[in-house]
Amino acid sequence: MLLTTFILAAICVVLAHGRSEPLMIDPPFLQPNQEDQFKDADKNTDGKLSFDEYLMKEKFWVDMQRENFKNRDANGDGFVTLQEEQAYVKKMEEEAKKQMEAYNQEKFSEYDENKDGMLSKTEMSAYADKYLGVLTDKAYDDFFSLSDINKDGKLNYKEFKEFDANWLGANLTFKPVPIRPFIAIDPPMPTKITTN
Ligand SMILES: [Ca+2]
Ligand SMILES: [Ca+2]
Ligand SMILES: [Ca+2]
Repeated sequence: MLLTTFILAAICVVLAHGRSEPLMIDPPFLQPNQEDQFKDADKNTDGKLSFDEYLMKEKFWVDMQRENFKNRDANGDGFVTLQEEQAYVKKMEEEAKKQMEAYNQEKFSEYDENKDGMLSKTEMSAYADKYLGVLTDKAYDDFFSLSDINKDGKLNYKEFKEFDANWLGANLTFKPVPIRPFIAIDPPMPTKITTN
């Protein structure tokens, strides 16, 4: 059902943005065959669904939750204790922090053009322009100065991280959002879609 919703939403976006005439799409594409779905879920084939069987209609979601459960059940005994849950959440938070740190380091060295271990205002402008979508105007200059804690006119890695963590709350001027051009689907979407 989630996949169906996604496909439906994608089609609605195409309809809303790209076409003025409605597309003719066979209902089977939008809705899975209810009878097949029902039969697949009816594991004991008694012609009716228990609640557990009913959940199987949302197989994609159930599989996802099963995977989530498996990841949390560290000792594999088929139960998730509070300790396992807490340990899992902690692990995920640490993983996210590690990824963020790696991302920051990558961006810092990418924009440190002269490789002096610092970001000058010009080097940082390129980052702000490309990644943050802010105008490098007076507001940017002020925020740069504010982030330059040791006032040496450049951002070291720690100062850069502070800049990056706080730019959204700063009073910066954003670049105007460009109007997205319509992207034509090539080849054109068929007016009638059939599924096997
Ligand atoms: Ca367990
Ligand atoms: Ca530099
Ligand atoms: Ca500095």
